[in-house]
Amino acid sequence: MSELLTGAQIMCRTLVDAGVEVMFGYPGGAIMPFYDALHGHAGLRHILVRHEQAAAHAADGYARASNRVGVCVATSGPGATNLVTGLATAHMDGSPVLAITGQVGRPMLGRDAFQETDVVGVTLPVTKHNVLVRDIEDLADDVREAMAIALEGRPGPVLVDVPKDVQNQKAEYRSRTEPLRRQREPGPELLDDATVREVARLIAEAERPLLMIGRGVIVSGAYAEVRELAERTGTPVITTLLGISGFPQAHELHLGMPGMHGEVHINKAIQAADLIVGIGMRFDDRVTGNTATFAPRAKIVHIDVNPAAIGLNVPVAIGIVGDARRVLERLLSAVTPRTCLPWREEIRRLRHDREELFTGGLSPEVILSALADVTHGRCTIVSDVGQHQMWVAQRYPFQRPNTHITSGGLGAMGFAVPAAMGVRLARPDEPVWAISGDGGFQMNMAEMATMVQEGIEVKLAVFNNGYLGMVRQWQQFFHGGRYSNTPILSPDYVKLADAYGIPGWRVKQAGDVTEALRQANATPGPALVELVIEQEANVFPMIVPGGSLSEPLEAAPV
Ligand SMILES: Cc1ncc(C[n+]2csc(CCOP(=O)(O)OP(=O)(O)O)c2C)c(N)n1
Repeated sequence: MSELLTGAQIMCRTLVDAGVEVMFGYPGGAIMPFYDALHGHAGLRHILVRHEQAAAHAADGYARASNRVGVCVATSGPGATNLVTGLATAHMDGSPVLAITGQVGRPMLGRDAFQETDVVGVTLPVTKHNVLVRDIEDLADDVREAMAIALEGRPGPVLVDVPKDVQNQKAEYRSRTEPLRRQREPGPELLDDATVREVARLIAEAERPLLMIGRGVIVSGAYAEVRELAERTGTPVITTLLGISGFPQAHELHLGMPGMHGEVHINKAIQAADLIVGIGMRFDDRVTGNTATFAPRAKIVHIDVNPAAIGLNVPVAIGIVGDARRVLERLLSAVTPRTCLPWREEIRRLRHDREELFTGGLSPEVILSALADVTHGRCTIVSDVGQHQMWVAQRYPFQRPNTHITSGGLGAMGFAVPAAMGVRLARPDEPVWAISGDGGFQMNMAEMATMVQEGIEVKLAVFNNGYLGMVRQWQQFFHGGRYSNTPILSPDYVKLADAYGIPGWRVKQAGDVTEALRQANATPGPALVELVIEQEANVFPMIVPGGSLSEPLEAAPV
């Protein structure tokens, strides 16, 4: 039976029917009918953020943690443009986010109306799909189609822009006859048997093979398959920044992160490898350094669901377009068991203990191992962007799938705090820690109010070094030590947290870290720990931007 609903009510019904339970947003003139329909809505929870950027990051965090569509909402003009960084972040990292934006009424379109922005135009390059709804008859299907596109193949953000008069107009609500997809489905399989056999042969014949996995492994849930492939063929596994937690850190075949801040033996292994099987990753420049010198001896097999990624950055011997899990299932049926012991031994010999460059005080190692102890590894870590992000990636012992979430491709400072709110709503039963620097934390720290108002239990760790640390490091190394606009003043974070009603701890000494983290972890509700670290600590090793993986810096250049 059909009934007459307003466009705003149709939007709510469509979202509920699609399995949406929570959304993040901020109201304004052009989206008011939708907010009116949300008022007292039993099935849809709306989280009022303090800035629309946070709504997009929170929806992204929710999407990454749940593999479902994360939803954010904003008004026209400034509300919608504030979403752009979050959409670009989700676009780069392949996260299924639906943005719903209000637009000026249809008669006002193109007339420089108050708060009119061509949002479809602005977001075109940072969304997988976007649409301006001009006809109420299309509204429900436009929302459904956008959500389906967000989830299919390589996931990504989509945007539906709804003029205010369409939200107010009445029309019949038609539910769909076929059930709506709520989770990602892998899509069609185009892999032929000859290619499967050829890849299996390359793996069998290689003397120095490596698996290099990215976020595609996490998105497709291919943990078991990657592990089986690695174990059956004795192949060591490298995890890119976004592939971290796609393979257990403590596994004997696990190597770690490659590239700009990868450990020396990992990059040396890449340079010595004769076969690299890249799975669900895109050979980003932070992974490859100078592509002309990257893995000079290796044949590259590249498996990715996104056809455009294959051969984009490095030449590949074999490219396979497909979902990581599906492709690996096929490959597993064809590979020959082997152990690769000489190669594993060779890599072991390349490993050397790096001299600790922290001269005193609190080191990231101490902090991150204390956090692992306190949480028993049972937490999700959402890191921001900068030195602390690299320390987390290098040192936190991630054991469980998809427990490391960060802005990899865009590297958007300010991501961690709001994204962690989204993660927590998707994972209400486990601790969620947002780890930020003092710069990135100050970008979205107003979200502490959101956490308190909405009862979202996020634990906040702020690495305070008094600098925009990663930029300062580059200034020290490559700009003659001129610290142009990188010293950054912080408020008293413990007092600030207190002002929001959040308990806070400040830690300056290694001996106090565990207790502060333990208390913050155990105290119900949001909590903050400020970690005062050495001001000019650097992230090592480092490949200079555009440099070769064969030439790591292990100390500051003089
Ligand atoms: C939105 C945004 N602006 C600027 C940058 C450039 N950037 C990358 S790292 C960094 C410094 C981060 O400083 P902080 O948050 O204190 O973390 P730290 O590096 O000290 O750990 C900056 C400015 C960025 N990545 N994102």
